[in-house]
Amino acid sequence: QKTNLNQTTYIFKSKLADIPINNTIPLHTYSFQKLPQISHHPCLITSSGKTYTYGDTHRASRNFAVGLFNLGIRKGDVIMILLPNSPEFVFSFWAASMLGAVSTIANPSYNSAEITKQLKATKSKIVVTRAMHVHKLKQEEENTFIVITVDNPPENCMSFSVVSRTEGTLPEVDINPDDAVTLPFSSGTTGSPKGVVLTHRSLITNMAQLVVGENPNLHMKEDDVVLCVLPLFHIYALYCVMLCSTRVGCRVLLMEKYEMRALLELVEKQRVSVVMAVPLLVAAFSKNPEVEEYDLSSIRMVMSGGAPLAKDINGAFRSRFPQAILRQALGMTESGPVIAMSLGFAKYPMATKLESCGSVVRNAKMKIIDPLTGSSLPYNTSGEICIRGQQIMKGYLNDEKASAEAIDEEGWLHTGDIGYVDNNDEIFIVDRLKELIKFKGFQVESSTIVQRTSKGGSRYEV
Ligand code: 4UU
Repeated sequence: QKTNLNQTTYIFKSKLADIPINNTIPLHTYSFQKLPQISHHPCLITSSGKTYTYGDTHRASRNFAVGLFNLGIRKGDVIMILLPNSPEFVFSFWAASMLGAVSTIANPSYNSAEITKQLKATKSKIVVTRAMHVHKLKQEEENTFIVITVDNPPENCMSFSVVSRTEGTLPEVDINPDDAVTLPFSSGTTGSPKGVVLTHRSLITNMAQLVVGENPNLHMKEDDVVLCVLPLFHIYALYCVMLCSTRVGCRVLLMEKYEMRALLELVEKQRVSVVMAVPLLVAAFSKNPEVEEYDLSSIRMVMSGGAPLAKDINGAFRSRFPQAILRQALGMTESGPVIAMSLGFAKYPMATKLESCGSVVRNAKMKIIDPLTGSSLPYNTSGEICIRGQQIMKGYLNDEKASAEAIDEEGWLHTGDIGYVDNNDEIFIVDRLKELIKFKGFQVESSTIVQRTSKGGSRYEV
């Protein structure tokens, strides 16, 4: 708390002490720091049971990086990953990072216009995808790219495995901590989707804020099996499942699409212990009758994020998963992404409320402001949530105006979420200032909804 021109500024901090963060090294170096010790540990498991160890994953990523280099990809170049959850998604992400290049992630079910917009905005030079999506990729004179498919390549496309087998060595690249490493797209508080520049420094900082230190806020362990059913092309799974798991050294179970029975079978078979979920999945776990048919006793932790959790879920969840803790996290693509996380997930857990979306992460500052006057507000008073720290985005890609609207001169990111902090330092979201449209916890473009519903498809309840 400090006094500024007779006006009190209320700053909220984590109950966990700040920790030193080694955020000036490249993201892949930080993430794979334990590689020498854990190279034989499983890292990725597909739904068909194929397993890649940490060694395999690192090697496959490196091989693809060499292939990309041979195709002319250099530091700062952008590749688009247009894939469902799959090992190749993971290899492509790390390959780009290793080259000092940047990956932009996109939903493979986007239509041609949406993909083209993102390709143009990012000037992507490579698209990694599946043959079935190639027809949606439009080459234009001012924007040409090479298409690599992970399955049999159609005409004029290259094969992922062939590219990964080309000879050569990984070049030495000088990566600056403030270089972009990934470009997810988000509408933010207004307007159409924009590229969110996340750097090596921002993602390392956010990883450390959650899974590093004597008492990590999110206690994941080497023997955890983490379910990855949320799509890796959205920041929640990319960051919270893939990046955090890699740093911790646990295994990630990759599911391509959400289908409840297949999911339950896999959770039972692979003894999944950690589930990163959106409220829809928490509701399915708590209420769907088929859940009763499976042994899900391996689950010890369920995180809900992306959208508000229904208030009536606790009883149903508790009776089915008495051994597991269900709590929330608050994330936003622009904030790198985690703003708040329940301290119930900490190594030394604290008592927290299910209705809260967590407490501000360590090594960060949060304030709640009156959206009209900008003055900061004390405990138990609702206003716009603002967050500051090295984890937040550098800005929007090539959009200074939108960047300046999102991050003020003092470095505060204005989230567009309205909430308050209670006496136990827990955050409660009560409303949203922004026009963001979310479906099942994920952003959708308003044009997409109109288009899909007007074709007579099922109506989206947003
Ligand atoms: C009420 O949804 C996300 C990121 C979610 C995330 C990431 C890492 C959750 C946990 C994690 O570990 O990003 P966006 O950019 O798609 O949407 C951001 C918006 C927020 O501003 C807020 O309005 O989604 C909403 N939101 C929530 N709302 C996110 N989490 C919550 C929540 N309760 N728990």
